[in-house]
Amino acid sequence: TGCSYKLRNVDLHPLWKGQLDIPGGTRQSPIDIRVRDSIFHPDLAPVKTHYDPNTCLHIWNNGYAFLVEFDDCTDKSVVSGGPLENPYRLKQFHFHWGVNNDWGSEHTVDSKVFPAELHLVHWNCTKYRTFEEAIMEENGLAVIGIFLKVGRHHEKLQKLVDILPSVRYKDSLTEFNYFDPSCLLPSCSDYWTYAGSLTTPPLTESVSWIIMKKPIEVDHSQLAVFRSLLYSAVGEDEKYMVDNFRPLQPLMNRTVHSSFQ
Ligand code: SG4
Ligand code: ZN
Repeated sequence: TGCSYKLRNVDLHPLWKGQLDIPGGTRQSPIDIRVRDSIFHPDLAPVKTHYDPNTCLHIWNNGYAFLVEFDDCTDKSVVSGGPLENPYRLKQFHFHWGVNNDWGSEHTVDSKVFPAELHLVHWNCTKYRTFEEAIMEENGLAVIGIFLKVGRHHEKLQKLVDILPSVRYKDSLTEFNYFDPSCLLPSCSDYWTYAGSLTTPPLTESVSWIIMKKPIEVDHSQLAVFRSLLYSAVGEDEKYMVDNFRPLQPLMNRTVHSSFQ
């Protein structure tokens, strides 16, 4: 119908015009985590992040989110433990958020949606030579997902919020140094883990997801600055960067494991 044509082709963010699905995909992300169906895995080690704030390079608006990117030429910023067989290097982090506080996260917990979700993206530097190679391969990536809820002001996040106006437009890039993203982790180390995919094209099924149980708190004004960014480049019609999340995908034949009882 004209309506579905419009939904699929006109109102779609350009990022999604190439590929909406992986034909035959069996481990797509995000998912709804059903707490009672997740299985406690007593052998799951704690997840250990070790980040060197000197590896933080810059922040840029790629037209879908803002990314804080890290120097991944060495093992200075890595995650290990949990479901991971070896250390994975930090490449970048970014967020997904909604136009308001009623939605915005990609994952949900017993259908509960959060206003935003942080993703710390790492790649397997033991098995692969580059991030680009790891994206396409089994056990290539490990993404830590952290829910944001509205509450108290987050002082450490504010350093990032303060720089956001400088990357308002698509393709803008600003130096952003000396930031240790472990300050954005919740104090509770409990997590769920499952095998999934990237949540944007190429949607490759290369991601070990680690979803922290406890959200972090940020205040409304901090999220308001996220929502003031634009999908559009300088000179284009202004389109606000909001609702940059993928809809839930079927669990299919997968088990979500928990690190806690
Ligand atoms: C966001 O669109 C980032 O901007 C992308 O970063 C990222 O792609 C994509 O999300 C998917 O990542 O953790 N949500 S996710 O599955 O990290 C990659 C870039 O395009 C490959 C650089
Ligand atoms: Zn993401």
